[in-house]
Amino acid sequence: MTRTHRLALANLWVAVLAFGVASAMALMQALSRANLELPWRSAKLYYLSVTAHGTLTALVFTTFFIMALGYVVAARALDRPLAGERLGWLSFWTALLGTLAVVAAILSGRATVLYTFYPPLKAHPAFYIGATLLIVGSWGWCAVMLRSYRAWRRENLSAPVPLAMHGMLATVIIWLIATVGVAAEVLLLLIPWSLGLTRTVDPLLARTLFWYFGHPLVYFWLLPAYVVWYTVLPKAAGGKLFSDPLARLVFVMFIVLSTPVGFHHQFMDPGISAGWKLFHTVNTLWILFPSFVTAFTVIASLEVAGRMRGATGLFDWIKTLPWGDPLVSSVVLSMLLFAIGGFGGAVNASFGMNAMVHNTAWVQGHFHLTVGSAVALTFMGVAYWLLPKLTGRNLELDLLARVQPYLWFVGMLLFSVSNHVTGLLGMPRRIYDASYGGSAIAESWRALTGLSAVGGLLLFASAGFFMLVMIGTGLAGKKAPQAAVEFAEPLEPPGPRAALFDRLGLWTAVAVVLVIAAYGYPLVRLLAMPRFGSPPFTPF
Ligand code: HAS
Ligand code: CU
Repeated sequence: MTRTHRLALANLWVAVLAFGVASAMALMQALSRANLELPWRSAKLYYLSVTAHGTLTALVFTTFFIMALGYVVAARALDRPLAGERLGWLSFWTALLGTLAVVAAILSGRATVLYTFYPPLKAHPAFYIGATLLIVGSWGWCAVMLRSYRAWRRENLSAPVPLAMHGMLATVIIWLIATVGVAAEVLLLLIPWSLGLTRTVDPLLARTLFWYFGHPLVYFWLLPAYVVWYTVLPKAAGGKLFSDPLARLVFVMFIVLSTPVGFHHQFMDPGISAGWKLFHTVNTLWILFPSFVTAFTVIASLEVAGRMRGATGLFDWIKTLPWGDPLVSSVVLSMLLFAIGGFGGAVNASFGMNAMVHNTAWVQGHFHLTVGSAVALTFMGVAYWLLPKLTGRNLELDLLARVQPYLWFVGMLLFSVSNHVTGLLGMPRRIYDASYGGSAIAESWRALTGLSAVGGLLLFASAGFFMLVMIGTGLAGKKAPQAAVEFAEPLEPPGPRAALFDRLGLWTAVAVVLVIAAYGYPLVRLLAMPRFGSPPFTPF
């Protein structure tokens, strides 16, 4: 095992364990929503569990997984040792320490604030300080990624940066720009307030800083999945990448447009004028475009793979894909779910329709198809592919690994579609008791919440299969030589056009200008308004 492997593996295990704990919590929530009489069912436990589930999946599982994948991509695509491996370890321990503080605060009932930690809900300082350490750790990861790239660039003055690394660098840049917002929120507002140094907090300012971070956060999750769709999937499916420059264009568009869109989470917030909300909406509609391009390019690459496997008809290439390979099936099924989630995203982003779905169960339907499927299911597929390569052990229980993505797909369809519909019927998100004292409207949600609970059960079984395969492989997988990590070749080499898309410094500068244009004036206005802070609330 190389040193990079060990570092990646440490990050991967934290991600997998966080995912396992979070999935167990989710089962209780889905059943609770269906109003089943469970032992110990209470509002306090429900919100504690939702907080743990959201934080462990959205912030811990994703971040550690992305760090693991990033190290593998950097070492392999650049074909040189990481620059700053010690810093990588220091970052790992910092992020882990932060995670443990966050988890301790939540599980001891002192941080029931949900994963968005909106004030005036107040958590124990350990929650905010822990989250800060997690982010500081991720910044260390960013530094290792950038230093490795710079070292490679010095040795390769004119070659295009390998595509997988191009995508990971875009992820790093988006993350560095985004985390400025949450760092400001936590350091300037929430930590002093939770320590009792300030008496009140301004919820609108905090929400604005949070969503400055919260939207690009979703692309921090998504882009590593796109790296896999573009550079791993075509090869695993037996083909080639349809177009390299299109993939680079996509990553560059995400660098430029990920951040200046955050107000689409605040359409219903007062204190931000309609004109600025419109500006963020236009940017949001633009950022649908790189995902449409991705749909086109990745499906075209799958068609190339099918034809290289012998298909000749219009659609028979779909049949010839290796549907039994857990990486391929995870990714393709995650794409199918993402097509629905992306459609929902366009609905969310449209002001009038947002008024209809905001704060309803529709939203949790949306994000389980995006982060819970496009990202999480892709990452599970990646884990099946990566764990043997990192440990030098064959995948154990591979039948479970082959069934698991399909189970996730069916479970997620039941769960998410029913949540979209109950949302349209008016069911709020984040509620403990969906019966509303037996009111007629709440009665009309009943069959659908039951269906969503069945979906939840299938998802739980699927997550259980995943955990069994991971732990089984880690503990008992047979030692055997494993194929190296390899990336797909494009149909045509990148050529000189890549040079423009490789000018990441330039694109970062464009992104920063756009961020200042989108947030500068609204933030100045918010700070200048007479502000009435809120005292803290801790309902449980
Ligand atoms: Fe979102 C709320 C808008 C994408 C995550 N989003 C959320 C929340 C989360 C989240 C977690 O405008 C809840 C936050 C909270 O707790 O309050 N979202 C969008 C838009 C997009 C979008 C426009 N979201 C994501 C992604 C996420 C994510 C990605 C995580 C990874 N979202 C919103 C808005 C809200 C929101 C509002 C606020 C709602 C509210 O009121 O609170 C776009 O980026 C989506 C683009 C995607 C597509 C799909 C392309 C399809 C592809 C696959 C095709 C392949 C196929 C396979 C069909 C356009 C790439 C074929 C296979 C063969 C074999 C042939
Ligand atoms: Cu968003």
